Amino acid sequence: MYRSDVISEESERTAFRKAEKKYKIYYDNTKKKKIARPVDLSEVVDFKSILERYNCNGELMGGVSVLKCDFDRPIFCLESRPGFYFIPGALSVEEQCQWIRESLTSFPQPPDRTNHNAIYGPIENLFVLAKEGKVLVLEERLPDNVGSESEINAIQSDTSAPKWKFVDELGESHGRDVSKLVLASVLLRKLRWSTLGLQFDWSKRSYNVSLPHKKIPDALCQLAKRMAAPAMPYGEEFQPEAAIVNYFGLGDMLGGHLDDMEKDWSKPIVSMSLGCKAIFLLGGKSREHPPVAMFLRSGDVVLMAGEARECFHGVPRIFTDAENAEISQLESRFAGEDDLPYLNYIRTSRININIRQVF
Ligand SMILES: O=C(O)CCC(=O)C(=O)O
Repeated sequence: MYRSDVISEESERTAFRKAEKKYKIYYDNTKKKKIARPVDLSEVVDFKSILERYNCNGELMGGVSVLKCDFDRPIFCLESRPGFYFIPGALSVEEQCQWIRESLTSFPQPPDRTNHNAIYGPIENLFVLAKEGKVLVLEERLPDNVGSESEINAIQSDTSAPKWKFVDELGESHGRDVSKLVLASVLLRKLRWSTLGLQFDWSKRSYNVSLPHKKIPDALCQLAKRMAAPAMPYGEEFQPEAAIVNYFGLGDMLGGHLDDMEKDWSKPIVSMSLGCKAIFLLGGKSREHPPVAMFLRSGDVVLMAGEARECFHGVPRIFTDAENAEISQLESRFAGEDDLPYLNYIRTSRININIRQVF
């Protein structure tokens, strides 16, 4: 599910890994700057142009069909991957802006956890602190009798109390050991995930129902229910119980993995893309199966249910350059002064919110 997937020598040679290497960003260093090496995108399925052609003359490319249902826009299926559904442009620009704001402000709030918990403890209002140029300072000294790495790790992963505090600006932290200072803006850039609803324990790869958490916000539940409906078993309603928010910056990728920790795979995972365009790889039941590559743009929604739940998938690439990111609609909507911090973030980032029924 997350980047911790160990890539063994054997898996380095699989069809999935080869595709990841094909699309991953590599740089050529010129004297002046790093330039992203061009990549052949001719085999990447583009559901935006598939939709445009379909709306224009009802034509579809081979291997793609439209789900017969009463959803308010076309839902595309891949004949080679039953249970996989792609809804291009499912979210309006307003909805995209709303979920970008929430993903940066209310979602990474304690008691819900983020990747920063293990080192820094819970951090309140990271986005605001970053905006205000705050600096995080290590307050608490580790007890003198703590020596071994495992003891230090145990103390640092005790998320019950913050061991760091934010001071106003670099001036206030003058004279301190710089190894114990971190800019909030750096932590925001390094935010990789936050979990909503039932909390996922990455080290055990399971849901830890005893961890404190907030309920998934009602508006997100309603949206997920509406999006999930076309992929639900007849007569059942999707029950959103957990969500993972993935944050991607330049060069970040999400290695091939399976989402297999939920009990009932007949229920879809609802996966929403926000911000910069990405390449999504949808493989088969083994890593040897050559994956289908497709673009994911801001506002696209993907559903994975049934057999598709058994398919390896990942995100080898996001496009953060102005030409390829395709976020012009967000740029015009985040036009006010108050929205500038969101715009600055999303110009070079992608956010994915995936919502799950666990039981
Ligand atoms: O970022 C995406 O679109 C996919 C996310 C995903 O596969 C996951 O979190 O399990």
